[in-house]
Amino acid sequence: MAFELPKLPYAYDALAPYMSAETLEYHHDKHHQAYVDNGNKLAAEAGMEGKSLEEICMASFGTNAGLFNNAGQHYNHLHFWNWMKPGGGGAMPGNLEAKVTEDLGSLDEFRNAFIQAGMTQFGSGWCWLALKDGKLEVMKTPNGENPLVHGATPLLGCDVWEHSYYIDYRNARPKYLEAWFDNLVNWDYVGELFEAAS
Ligand code: MN3
Repeated sequence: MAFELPKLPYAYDALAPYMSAETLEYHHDKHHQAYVDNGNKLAAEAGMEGKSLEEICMASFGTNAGLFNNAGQHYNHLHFWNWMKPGGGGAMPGNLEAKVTEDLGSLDEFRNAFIQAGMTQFGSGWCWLALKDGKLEVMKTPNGENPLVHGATPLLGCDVWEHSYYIDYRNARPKYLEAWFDNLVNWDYVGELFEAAS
């Protein structure tokens, strides 16, 4: 199944002032498009164009870095656009909140751990809330890697590649992570992924 660039689920200027239209235009139209185009080319070269995106991620991890980087980033960004919404942040669904409290201590501890993971990911990558063996974990991964290839289900991920924040925050990655978590996260979508994975 060929990769396709989805439309953003909101207007380019809908996430301002926390993420500008200029950032979304470059990030979605240029960066994500490049992952789609390169991923399709490399999947065809590897004879994997008939496989699902998840299958391609798993099959190429550790064996075909070019294909994996592009397929992983396509997977990550498909979710990333939905992990944000205008007027996001705030309360998460009650069943997820209960699980966060049970597994990670408290909502504050989770928020701090998530932001810390994003701050300490050296270079490009992602920070995550993922479900592994029935337990929530905060994780970080380099480049296009994601929790899937570590046997976990991603529930929430924040892109800490510079292309995601440099126009709006310059080098202030912590400010971006705090603003993103507090004002952009679409907890309804995170809750849907949690229900599906539980
Ligand atoms: Mn990105």
